[in-house]
Formats: sequence, structure tokens, C-alpha cells
Amino acid sequence: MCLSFLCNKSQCFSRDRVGIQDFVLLDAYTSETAFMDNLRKRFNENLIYTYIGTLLVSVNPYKELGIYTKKQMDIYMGVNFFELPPHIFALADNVYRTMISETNNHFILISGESGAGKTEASKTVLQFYAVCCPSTRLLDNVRDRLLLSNPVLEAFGNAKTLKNDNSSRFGKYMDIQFDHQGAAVGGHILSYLLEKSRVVHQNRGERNFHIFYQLVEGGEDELLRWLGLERNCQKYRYLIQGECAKVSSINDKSDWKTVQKALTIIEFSEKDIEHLFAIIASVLHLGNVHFEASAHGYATLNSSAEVHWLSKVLSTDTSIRFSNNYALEVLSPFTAEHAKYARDALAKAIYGRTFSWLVNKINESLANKDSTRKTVIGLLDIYGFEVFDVNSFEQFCINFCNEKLQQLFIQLTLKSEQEEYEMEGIEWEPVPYFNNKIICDLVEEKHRGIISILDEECLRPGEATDFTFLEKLEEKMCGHPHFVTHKLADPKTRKTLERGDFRLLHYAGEVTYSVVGFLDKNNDLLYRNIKEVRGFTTVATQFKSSLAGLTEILMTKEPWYVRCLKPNHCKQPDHFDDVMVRHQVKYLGLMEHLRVRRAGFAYRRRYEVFLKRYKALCPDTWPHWKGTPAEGVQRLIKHLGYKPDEYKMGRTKIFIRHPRTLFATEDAFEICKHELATRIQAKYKGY
Ligand code: AD9
Ligand code: MG
Repeated sequence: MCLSFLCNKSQCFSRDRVGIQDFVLLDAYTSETAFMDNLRKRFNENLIYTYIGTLLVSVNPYKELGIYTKKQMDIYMGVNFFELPPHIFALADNVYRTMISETNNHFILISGESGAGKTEASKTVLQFYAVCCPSTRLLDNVRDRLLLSNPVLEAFGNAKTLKNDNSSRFGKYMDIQFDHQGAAVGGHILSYLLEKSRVVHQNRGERNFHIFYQLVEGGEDELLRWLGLERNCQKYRYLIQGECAKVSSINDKSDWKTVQKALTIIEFSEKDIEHLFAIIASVLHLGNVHFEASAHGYATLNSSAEVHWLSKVLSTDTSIRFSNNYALEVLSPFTAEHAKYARDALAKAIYGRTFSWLVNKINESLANKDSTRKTVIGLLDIYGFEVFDVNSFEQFCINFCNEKLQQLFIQLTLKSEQEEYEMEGIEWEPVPYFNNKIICDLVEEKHRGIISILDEECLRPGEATDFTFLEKLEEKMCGHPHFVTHKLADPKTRKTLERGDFRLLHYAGEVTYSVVGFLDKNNDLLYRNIKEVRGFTTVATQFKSSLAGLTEILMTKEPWYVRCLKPNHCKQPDHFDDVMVRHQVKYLGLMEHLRVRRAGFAYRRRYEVFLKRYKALCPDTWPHWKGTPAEGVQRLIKHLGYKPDEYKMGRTKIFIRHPRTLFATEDAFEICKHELATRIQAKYKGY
């Protein structure tokens, strides 16, 4: 098994221009500068993908490269991973073929900061499976539904932010189920914490969820008339707070059409669709309900038209009655502030529940009723790490989620990998790395973490405020290396902090959070009256346990990674901001990953498993091997001609340094299988 083809001639000649396709082959592999040079060189040649072993690094090109065509899919389908230039299709294909050959479950963890290209990557993978997996007319339906769940969920769960014009505001984990022939036969989606606050408030330069603008811009005249809506986003308070209802990169009208078509194919009935948009319209009407303070300090409601439409589209009776269409002034125990709060809380609750309903409906349509065993490939696409000028509870949750995914990555790659070498008695020089567990604990530790302290404060209604929460944090977290506030900071840092802020030193950088709104958003109650609903689970705690559930799901599957990098802050093509990319390379732990990969082994299997699969390749081990599995494997690889530096024998497993060695073995196995089948056929022909 000769490794000379690793560096074939054409690759050597073009190295200077296009860089190296796999960082593992980089001569100066420990140098960050060499790593950056390679990445930049490739980016400048529109080569956005590079491997670190089987991990795929992707840099967002912010332009169409024409590399996701059917022709490209055909090129990558069924071809060994390292035989073609790096591509997300190569990764998707490799995961798929491993799943088929080993009949086990896999997941692809796509990570990177907001705008780095995670959602695009996850859509590309899904498209690859939809096009390349075997199908039947019946299964075409499943395939279309899997694909079309994307535009629907994006319409309702994505929005323009300052970081990304199509930013995911919910986390998504999607299982694609395959039958034993490798056909996609179903799917299931888990969604995580939707950023509901966006429904009622958007920061300048940001928008509400796409669906609202799509409805107003693209909805048919008759539909809008029926819903009591005008074709003008400026008329709706919930749509204009960010002052950017129109965005040049987004075509709401044509997106509306896509969503309509998708809903029909996912088998939403006409009634379902009618109800869905009635609810969306109700949120817009609700946003225009206006309260003023009366002379007695109570809220007065003067929005007869809105209330009329609200009751109409929601098919409810108005709790406040109007006679002869004249608005009555109704005295309520609420102040105007409380009334506005209750209105917004209702809008958020309506939208949040509609989103959950939508995910459930999509799942019903993706469900595979056949009970035969399936294997799955999971796709994880979650909101990326984000830092704004003002960061609130939402960013706290999103960044905590990214912290947890980084922890999972560390555990699965850097930590367990190195522990395994030690356990298996393989000689190993440990690679140091930053373990972000300390930050995860700071946020989620039972009784002591930020979430616990926040929950405690949420249980003291009337007494606790955002600021007592901050004081408690200061008391409990004082001296923690990843936590600082105005009070705890040294004089220099203090200048950069407001009194109502706390700052976390995340794995990906510092984020300053304003505590304002933390208690309220964590409670997420329809009304302020928290005393009546004691014993409920808060938002942060729910999120924490759903992330723990997700980690459990993922731990049972074989991991694959796509690490997405954002080349610049301005969403521009052909602009590679060195400082920014270097920062991401650092915090994503890519250098450490490279060091472990370079020094380590790409593939390992228990002796029994390895022998069972490949024993036919050696006359000594075929058809039965009488000795121990380890001896059998030794005999087998001797016969195959493995060189001593290509593998190591551990206590229970064989470790193979480079995937190429395994691929060559796998190729030999395919030929052998084929020959065997031909021989058997020939034998039976004689009868
Ligand atoms: V967030 O955490 O949800 O805010 P993502 O998901 O990481 O973020 P997204 O995939 O939405 O980012 O990419 C942002 C934009 O970059 C897309 O809307 C595209 O305009 C652009 N993009 C990303 N990947 C590619 C690509 N492979 N080719 C071309 C791309 N454009
Ligand atoms: Mg996204």
C-alpha cells in the first residue's frame, strides 16, 4: 500500500496557486500562519473547501460559485473521499456510504458563527441526498417533502439580522431516515428555542420573521382582503421597528410563492393554510392595537378596527364589545404599560405556538409508518454565535447553545480521541487544548450556574428584579475567570461596562449582556401574574434540558463535522479579513484538531469488526479464523501489505493512520465481493 499518490504531480505543480486540499498534508502543520496562508490562497481561487482529515472547513464565498449542480453531484457520488477536490458533496457521500456499509447512524455537526454558511451547508447536504439516493415514484414524495420543509421553516423561523439577511432564529436538528437499500424514506425535525421576542421587537437594521413580509408583499389580493390586511408593511407596527422592511437581497414576493407551493406539497390542507395565515394576520393586527393611559391611569383601548379584524381572523368573540361600531372606552385594571406588555406577550405566545404546530405538521408529513429498521443521518444546523452592540437573554441562550456544541466537539474529537490512545496503549504525545467546560458549567451548573440563579430570582415575584439577579451573580461568581461586571472589574475594564451589564468570556470571544429583561424573558408568561403559575419550567431551564437531550441523541451516532468560517463582517464576496478568520480558526480549535489528526489515526475499529468485514481478503482468515481476532487482523494486514507506519495495534482495536489505507482496503473488498459473486453465478449456471 504505497502512499506516493498522496502527492500526485498535478497537485504538486498547482500547490503554489491553489494551496493544499488537506491541512494534514501541510508541511508546516503546526504554524497558524501556514494554515491561514493556505486558507486564503484557496479562498482567492474560489476554493472554499479544505479538509482536516475527514473534517470539512468551509469559508462562505458570499457569491454563487456554480459548484452545487447535478453534474457536480454526479462527479462526487460514490467516489472515495480523497480522490476529488474537497467538497461538501464528498462529505455527504462519504457519510452516506459509511452508513450503508456499516448499518449505523451518523450525524453532521455544522458549526460556525452567525452568517458563516451553516444553513446553506445543511441545505446542500439535504439536496445531495434527495438527488443521489435511490428512489421510486412513491419515495419522490418523501424526497420533495424533506426538501420543501426548508423554505417553510425558514420563512417562519429565519429573519434578517445585522449579521445575516437570512439568520436562523431557531435551532434545527433533522434526522433523514434511510431504508436498507439506501433510499430516503422519512424524516424528523426537532426544533430548539425560537427567538419569539422578534415578533414584537426588532433592533434597527433587523426584521421580523420573513413570513410576515412575504404575506403582506406576496399574498393574493383576495387573501389580504379576507384577512383585513393592506399591502403595505409600513402600516404594521411589528414590521417596521428595525426600519428596514425592504431588503435588497430578499424577494418576499417570490419567496411567498415558494412557501405556498411547499405547503401544498407537504400536504397542508386548504383549511390548515387558511388558519395559518389567519393567525399570522392576527399577530399583525394585534401589533396595531393601541393603548393610552386614561386620566385615572388605566389603559384605554381605541382600536376598534384592529379588534374587529382580530376577532374575525381568529374566529373568536371579542371580549370587549363594541356597539354600532363605535368604540367604547373600557376600563381595565391594567395600566397602559401593562396592557401593552400583555398584548406583546399574547403575540409572542400565538407565534411561538404556531411555529411548534408547524413543526409538528411537517413531522407528520415526513413520518415513515413502516416499522422496519432504518438508519439515519442527522443534520444539525443551529443559530451561530453572535455578538451585537446590545446583547440580551436571546444572545445568552444562543451563545450558550454554541458553547455546548463546542463542548461536544471537544469531547468527541480532542478529549476522547486522546483518551482512547491512552486507553489502548498507543504511544501518544498529548496535544493541549482549551476546554470550554468551565464556561458551560458557569452557565448551567446545578444550584450554582447563571441559569440556576436566574431561576431562583424568577421564583421571587414582586421582590426580585433584573438588578437583584445581577447582584446575586456578582456575589456568587466573584473571581470566576470568565465572568465580570462593572463592580467586579479592574479599573480599565470597568470603563467598558455599564452598571446593568455582565460580561462572559465565551470560547469564541467576550460578550457583554444587558440584564434588562432577563427575568421576564425567562418567565415567558402571558401576563405578569407569576404568583398563579408556580412550579413551571423557565425558558432557560427548558432550553438547557433540551440541549442535554440533543447531546444524548448525538452521542449515540457517528460524528462528522463541517466548520464554517465567515470571511468578513460586511457580507461581501472576494474579501478575506485575515484578523477575523484567524480569530475563528483559533476559537474553533482547528489548529488543535489538525495536530491531533496529523499525529493520530483517522480510522479505528475493534478487531472483531475489522476481521469480520475484510477476512475474505486473505486466504489465512477466510472463511474461518481460529485464533484471536487481533492475530487474525495481524495476519490479514500482513497479507494486504500495510506498512508499519500506516497502522498501530491497540489493546482492542486496530488504528489506521490515513483514510486512504482504508479506502484501498475497501476497494479490494469490493473487487473481492464482485469476483466471489461472479464465481458463484458461474457455478450455478452449470446446473
Ligand atoms: V446564522 O447562525 O443562521 O445567522 P448561517 O446559517 O451560518 O448563519 P447562512 O447559511 O444563512 O449562515 O449563510 C449566510 C449567507 O451567506 C447566505 O444567505 C448566502 O447568501 C451566503 N452563503 C453561505 N454559504 C454559501 C455558499 N456555500 N455559497 C454561496 C453562501 N453563498
Ligand atoms: Mg442559519
